[in-house]
Amino acid sequence: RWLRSVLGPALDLPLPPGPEDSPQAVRLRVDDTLEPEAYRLAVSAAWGVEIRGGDPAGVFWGAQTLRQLLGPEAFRRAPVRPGMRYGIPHQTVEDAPRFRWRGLLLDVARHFMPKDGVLRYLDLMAAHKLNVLHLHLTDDQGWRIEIKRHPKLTETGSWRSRTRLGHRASPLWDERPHGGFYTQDDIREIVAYAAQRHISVVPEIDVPGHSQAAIAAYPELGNTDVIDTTALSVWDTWGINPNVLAPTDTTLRFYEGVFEEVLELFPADAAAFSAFVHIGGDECPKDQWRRSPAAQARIKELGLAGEDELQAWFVGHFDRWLAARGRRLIGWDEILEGGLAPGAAVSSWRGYAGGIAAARAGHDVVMCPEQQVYLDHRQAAGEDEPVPIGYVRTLEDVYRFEPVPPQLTAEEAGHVLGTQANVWTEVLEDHARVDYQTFPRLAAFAEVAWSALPAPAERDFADFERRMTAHYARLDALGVAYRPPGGPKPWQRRPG
Ligand code: NAG
Repeated sequence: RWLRSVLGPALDLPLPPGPEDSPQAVRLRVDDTLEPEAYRLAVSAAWGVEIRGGDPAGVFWGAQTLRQLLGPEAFRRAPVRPGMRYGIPHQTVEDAPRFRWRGLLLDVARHFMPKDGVLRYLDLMAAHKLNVLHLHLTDDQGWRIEIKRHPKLTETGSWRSRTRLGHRASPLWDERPHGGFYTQDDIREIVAYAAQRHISVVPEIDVPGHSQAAIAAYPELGNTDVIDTTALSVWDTWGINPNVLAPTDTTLRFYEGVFEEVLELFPADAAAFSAFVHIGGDECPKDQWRRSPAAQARIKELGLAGEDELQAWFVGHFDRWLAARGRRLIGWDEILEGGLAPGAAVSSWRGYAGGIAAARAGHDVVMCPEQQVYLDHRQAAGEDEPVPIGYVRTLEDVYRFEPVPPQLTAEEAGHVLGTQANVWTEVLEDHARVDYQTFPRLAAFAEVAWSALPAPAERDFADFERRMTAHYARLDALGVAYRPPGGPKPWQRRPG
């Protein structure tokens, strides 16, 4: 029953109930002589299928491999033909992940992804043995998680009246309102669905920058001595926003309240990395703090050297607050500026430098450099590419991405928890666009995150491409609107 539910309500495995030793049986075992997440899958005439995992997650990843051996049909949502037969060549697979953190960031703030879309992505992640979903829940353009004690965060903060279409300088607008949010029940469902698939959901509440939606809902959170924050609305365009949180007690208490609800919704024991809470920390322009008498008074009172240290103090406050509750803070690499809080882990996005500095200082790191694994960036140079922003990063580039920079010693490299691909959605307004940008590159990323591949230049991309032929059939069965190898289909091009 477990295997059936794991393989998807989808898959109706034609295995007779049979006695325990029937050759048709699928046997699942936790075998603690194996490493966590590792598995050994054996198919033989005498034993049928046996999956041993170092822990339940290992058994689960083994079951994903079994699905691959069964063929693309095993990835369909609806059961195929009843009584359909599968043949699996006799073999033994021994497998283990290179990295413990194999992540995907979904930006559900810029364009909301309804709950079912998130569940679908959790299934897609499971099929690719990815185990951390970093949910970017708040930003200037929308607040997507219900917080009971601050209802206006979603009442006001989850809707914007219009949206800039395309990149930040585009002259085109979609003049319709856009919005949506997850209720607390939705969040519980997402976390439970993920945990069944051995995926940790790491929530991100972005502070003190990227916060205009929150300020639009609660103007007292902004720098009221510098601008009229009551005039702000949820942001309708893209870029780095100057309207940041005020470093006041009001703001700290407000966000402690937010985090209290977040901790309850994302329990630390749900899956491997669920103790982590992401507090953002990226792109916080300091201009308002420079001009704000309240912020300057705070700097003086704390004896800080300036605005960077003020941000470090702000992050440090939540580092201690989370640690006191048995949780761990992770933030974007800007949290290194002005001093890293003692327990903080870093998402290295502006290249490798932040991750290298953090690992050398003994902090844990997730490598997600924008030059390599920002999947919102274009995947070919062609004119007909529907999302023409950012660096060109082809499928081959992603396949040759190396998460651990050679500068690190073995000990420092031990701080690299793993790696993550980030899907920002300024220009990805629906599922089809998100799929197009994410796939097939996420398949290459998943192989980099899981397998011990040779050095980038020595990786056999031709072999990967050959194996992709089989994988495209699985993506078809999963209903993924990936970018075809030859370029976008006519309907995938951007109209106009
Ligand atoms: C960065 C921003 C992000 C944006 C993305 C676009 C981070 C940590 N911050 O400018 O909000 O959506 O790049 O590629 O990535």
